[in-house]
Amino acid sequence: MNQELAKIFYEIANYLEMDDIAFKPYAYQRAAIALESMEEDVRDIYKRGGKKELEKIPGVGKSIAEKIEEYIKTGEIKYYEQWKSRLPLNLEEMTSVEGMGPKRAKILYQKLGIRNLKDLEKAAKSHKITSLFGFGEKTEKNILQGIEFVKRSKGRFLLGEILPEVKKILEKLKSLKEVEQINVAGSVRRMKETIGDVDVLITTTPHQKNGGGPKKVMDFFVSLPGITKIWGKGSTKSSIRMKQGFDVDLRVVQKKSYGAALQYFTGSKEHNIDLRRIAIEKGLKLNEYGLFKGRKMIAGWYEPGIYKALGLAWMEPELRENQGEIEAALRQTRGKPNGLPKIIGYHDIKGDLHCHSDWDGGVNSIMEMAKAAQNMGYEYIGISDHTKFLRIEHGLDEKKLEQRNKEIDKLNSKFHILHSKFRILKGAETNILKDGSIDIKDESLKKLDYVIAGIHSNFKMEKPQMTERIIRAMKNPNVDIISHPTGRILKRRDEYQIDFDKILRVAKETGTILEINAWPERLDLNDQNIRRTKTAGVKMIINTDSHQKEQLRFMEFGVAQARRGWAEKKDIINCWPLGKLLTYFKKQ
Ligand code: DGT
Ligand code: CA
Ligand code: CA
Repeated sequence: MNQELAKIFYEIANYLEMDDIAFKPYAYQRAAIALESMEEDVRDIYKRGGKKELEKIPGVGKSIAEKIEEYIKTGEIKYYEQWKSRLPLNLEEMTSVEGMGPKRAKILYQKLGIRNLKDLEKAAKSHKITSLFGFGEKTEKNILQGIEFVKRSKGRFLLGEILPEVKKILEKLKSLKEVEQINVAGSVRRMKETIGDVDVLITTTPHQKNGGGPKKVMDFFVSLPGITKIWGKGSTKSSIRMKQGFDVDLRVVQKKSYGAALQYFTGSKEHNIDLRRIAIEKGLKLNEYGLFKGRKMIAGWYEPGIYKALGLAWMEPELRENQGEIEAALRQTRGKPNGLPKIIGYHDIKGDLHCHSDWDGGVNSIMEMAKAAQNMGYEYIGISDHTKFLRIEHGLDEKKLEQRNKEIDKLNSKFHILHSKFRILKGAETNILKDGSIDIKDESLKKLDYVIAGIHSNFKMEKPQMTERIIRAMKNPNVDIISHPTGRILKRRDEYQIDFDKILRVAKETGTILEINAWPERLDLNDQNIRRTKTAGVKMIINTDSHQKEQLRFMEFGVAQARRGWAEKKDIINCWPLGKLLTYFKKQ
């Protein structure tokens, strides 16, 4: 129920923004963010202690708690329904177009009756928008480009939305005694940033007269909670649609074929095609049932056995995109160790340096963030509050930053007294202004342990200017890290125009670190850029950009992207212990 409510609160925030109401939209957004990443279901919280307990959720005050209660009791929120009937437009769809905020959507609805993407496209194509006050020809062009982008990414889901649900489904299936082996395959196993559908493989206890294992498992599968459609149900394959909109295919395979099926359904398709070619060259046949020499199966039950029989080293699913991994795995056979990278592991991270606290309007205090980082097993956390240019995000000015630094010193002395080696680092996420300067004085930056700089405005600049803008920031001796370097937002916004090779050259010269932002909608750098960065010998850092403590868990998505980009531990500076990290920042 948390996700449903978060969605409603985001929408209410949009409606409020449409009417130019101050502050209130922000309150709803905060509540939505909190709900979205909360583990416990609001219904359980409500059961435990009613409205009072709900108010303990960060960002949830009396009025929002009442709305949550109303939703739990009646399945709807009147306040929200009223908004919907006053402005009956598909806000989610409209605002998914870049540059299309709630206010613009409202004007377009009132003046042209535009309710959804289709209406919007039609109006833009027939140049009805240009003639409206405040919308130029350029806006119209941008709207059309934005629509194209949304269309291209339609039907795919963020890994960040899917993975938590998949984990729940797997847990449920695992609880059945008939299930013996179970694995997610497909793009989820490869940890791709967006997912088309979910593929699950299992083996069960034997088939019996009444159907036995497979039947039990399939019956259970098609009656999972949250299913909105059953596409098909059979003894070896069933498909369902979940209420979040994504599909899950479940396949029951035979034990002797489990490894082959896992290999096949993990893909990618391109990887499989190349693998099959290698099999053919060896006079073998590879399919989802096994690897065959004539009619004899020579490998099948165990996935690494398939690779081994083909003369290849087994490789992590994140590498299987036909980007040279097969050639690298083949080198092993020529008497050398294989050429596959030793990619970073999910537990190699020692700290997170892009975290916001309540100093800049984030949800949690610095100490709460620090404790959550300790629970993640980290040695350090860096607090990088926004700086003053971002007024909507309550960015700190020089004076406030100084006060915040003092607070961090005080907290660190507590760790010291406890003989804990854990440390909170003083950072900031500063803004790279249009001309490449930083929005806060150098003297202030010097007092920090490290400085992140990122672009948060003027995204549409010509390539040479945008590249120079970032280069100038990298050349500022106080800047250590560039956050979300290409600016893409999945399903919403393309990268900004930059000469990435040029940026890499300057990063190498200046020792600037490029961030792999783990936020599920960003994952920026992406896998291909990570690989280029590694090849250029430029260091990276994986950060979550957390605005509340629950989001520290996003680290998994960032590490996944790094693995897909062949990054190794040595490429990623937050795999380093604290001492080494601080020395690196000082030297820069
Ligand atoms: P998705 O669902 O679009 O995010 O991506 P995948 O990779 O999960 O693709 P999906 O669900 O269509 O198929 C699962 C796997 O099955 C895929 O990764 C590789 C294998 N596969 C599917 N179609 C083909 C094919 O035509 N040839 C080969 N060799 N393998 C295929
Ligand atoms: Ca799939
Ligand atoms: Ca599939």
